Amino acid sequence: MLRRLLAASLCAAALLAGSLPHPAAAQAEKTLNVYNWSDYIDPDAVAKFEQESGIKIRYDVFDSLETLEGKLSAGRSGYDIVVPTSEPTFARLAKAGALLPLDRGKIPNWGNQDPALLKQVESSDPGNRFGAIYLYGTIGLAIRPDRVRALAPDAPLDSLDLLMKPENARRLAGCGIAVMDSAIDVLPTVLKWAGRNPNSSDTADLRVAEEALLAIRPHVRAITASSSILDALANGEYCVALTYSGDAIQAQARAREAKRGVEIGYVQPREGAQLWFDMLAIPADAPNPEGAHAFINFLLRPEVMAGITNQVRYPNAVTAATPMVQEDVRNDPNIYPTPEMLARTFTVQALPASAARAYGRSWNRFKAGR
Ligand code: N2P
Repeated sequence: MLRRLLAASLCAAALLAGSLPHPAAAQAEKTLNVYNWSDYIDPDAVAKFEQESGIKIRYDVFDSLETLEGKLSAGRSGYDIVVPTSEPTFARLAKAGALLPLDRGKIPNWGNQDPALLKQVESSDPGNRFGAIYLYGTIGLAIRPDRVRALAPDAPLDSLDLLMKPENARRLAGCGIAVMDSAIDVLPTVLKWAGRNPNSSDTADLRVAEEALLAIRPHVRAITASSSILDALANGEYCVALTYSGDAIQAQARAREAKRGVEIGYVQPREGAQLWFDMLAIPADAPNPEGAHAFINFLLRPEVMAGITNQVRYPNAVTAATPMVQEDVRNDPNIYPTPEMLARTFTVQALPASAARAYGRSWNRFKAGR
């Protein structure tokens, strides 16, 4: 009798198990593995998505494209959402088949994105098949205007000369100069400043950029992660730092809150600033593509995007979010660039592999100082 009962219940359990998803799969559907830039989301957005969807977010951060590429190059990263910059990383991943084509049927908020900006990123992703626009910005200088004026009164406050002319760098060295540790995101800006093609694969051009960097190297205190530059800037540790626009403005906001007399400004170099777009994308082997689509759709809600921009000080591409963004953020031309400022930006494209390696070697020589 007991044996028969046991057999029956085992049978029922087996039947039940057959009708339910595999336990590992069910587990995967309950978590979403997100790999995003540091200091790049509103914590409330993460909490709200978790609460609404019942999906738990496991959130990891990176602070350079080199780190992101290193993590993704081998495949099987385990991530469901990654946020590569349109050029070069996102374009490269899309071309290599490393990303899942987005199913727009699962992203009803897709149409919230500004069509003009979507068109602009189509050069990296024809048909916008693999990515939604998360945030965008420029690369330039975070500065402490009062200190710079005191130490180098004749130096221009709107130009990369502030960093790249050795006589300026020498005078500002004691006050702290930092450059973010990314060949991919720094060398185009230096090439542009030197009057070269910012997207050059030409060894002679790269040589010019490298020589210019080596000339200021003795005056540079730190070539380090963009995330640690943000923290140090907010504490007043640097007078000039080459970094991402919104990071400078986040540091400005934090320094103001701390009320210790540290004033920080952002300079979009007049020589031309690199404009970039960070894309929400799903790795081809993502464990939870369903959840990833739901998360992208959630982020494209105007009120969610407005909250993110308010928090991280980068503009987004959701048109209806703009009126919900705080006035001081919305009206800051260093966050939402004016048409004139946009006209003075440039974009890059992925380099051939051999040129990308040469950039890496130049960068290592800059870091080593020889
Ligand atoms: C966030 C930096 C993200 C901008 N800290 C780089 N695309």
